[in-house]
Amino acid sequence: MKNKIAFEEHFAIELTISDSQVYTKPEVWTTLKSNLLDFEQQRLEQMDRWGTGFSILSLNSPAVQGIADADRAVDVARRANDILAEQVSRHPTRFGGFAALPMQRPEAAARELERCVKELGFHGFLVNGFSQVGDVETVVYYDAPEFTDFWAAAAALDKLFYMHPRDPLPSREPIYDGAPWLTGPTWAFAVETSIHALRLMSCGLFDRHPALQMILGHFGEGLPFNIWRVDHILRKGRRGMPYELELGDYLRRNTHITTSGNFRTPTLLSTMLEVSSDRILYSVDYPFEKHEHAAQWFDGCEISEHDRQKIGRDNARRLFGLA
Ligand code: GRE
Ligand code: ZN
Repeated sequence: MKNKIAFEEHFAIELTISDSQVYTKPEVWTTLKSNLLDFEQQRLEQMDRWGTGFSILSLNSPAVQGIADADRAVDVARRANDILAEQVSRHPTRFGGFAALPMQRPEAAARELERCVKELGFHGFLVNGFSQVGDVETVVYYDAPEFTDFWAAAAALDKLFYMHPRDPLPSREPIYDGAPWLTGPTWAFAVETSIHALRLMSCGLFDRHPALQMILGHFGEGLPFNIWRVDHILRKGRRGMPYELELGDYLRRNTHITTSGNFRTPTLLSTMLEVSSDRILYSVDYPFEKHEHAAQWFDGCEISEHDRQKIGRDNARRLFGLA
């Protein structure tokens, strides 16, 4: 399929590139590093070759979210967004941008988001899970009350946000002790990110802002497969939970799900049955994943051409108002 639109496509700047090194073997790091820092060479070549017309780019992980010093987080986010804006302005028909935000300081994050949307023309923002604030062992999740005004500002701008994975802190997750291969994209990313998404759904955020839309990658980090059970259990007794609908309603009303890094037809079909093809978006997760693998799977998988067009491009065009 030509002219696909992709959403979870990463770059890095010199100040954040080292965060990605732990996720690769030394022999592939040189290539991954150059792909993350590159915009105009390998990235555009790969998009052309495998039929991605437009990529919305975002910073690597955890990057800004992992900078405990709030002043520095504000500064790095701004620099990364300016570098991205420069590339978007060089290739406005190929690249869009998701803002990186210093969630360590919610008012500053709201201001930066407004600048990114109104002045830089970005399409929304991407956060890499929780933020470390003040010291590396202190974390905040965004259902906390101090984010109420931030979410109101984000909802008023009418842009989407991507809840992207990061690893939990080792000090808080002893279950990975002795099994480090289960951290990162193997499993820990999905657990961490799906719980954060459930926290947002169950804090009343989407009751206050019914039009706000969250994007989850990797086929929803497991949520479509388990959401029935979540609500089945919660239905047996709700004890003072501060939200109005069922959590599955927020998945079907306030969430879009991408194919990033999870190129599997049974998973796609199950997700279509749970949230419908209107809420699924093609993505690669470049350069952590290859365009080749995403496109060869997606272009040939056994769904209707109508659904392929929706997932590959038309949902995204409608959602982001793209030409
Ligand atoms: C990602 O950003 O999606 C990612 C990483 C590190 C390893 C794999 C991966 O940040 O998909
Ligand atoms: Zn990613």
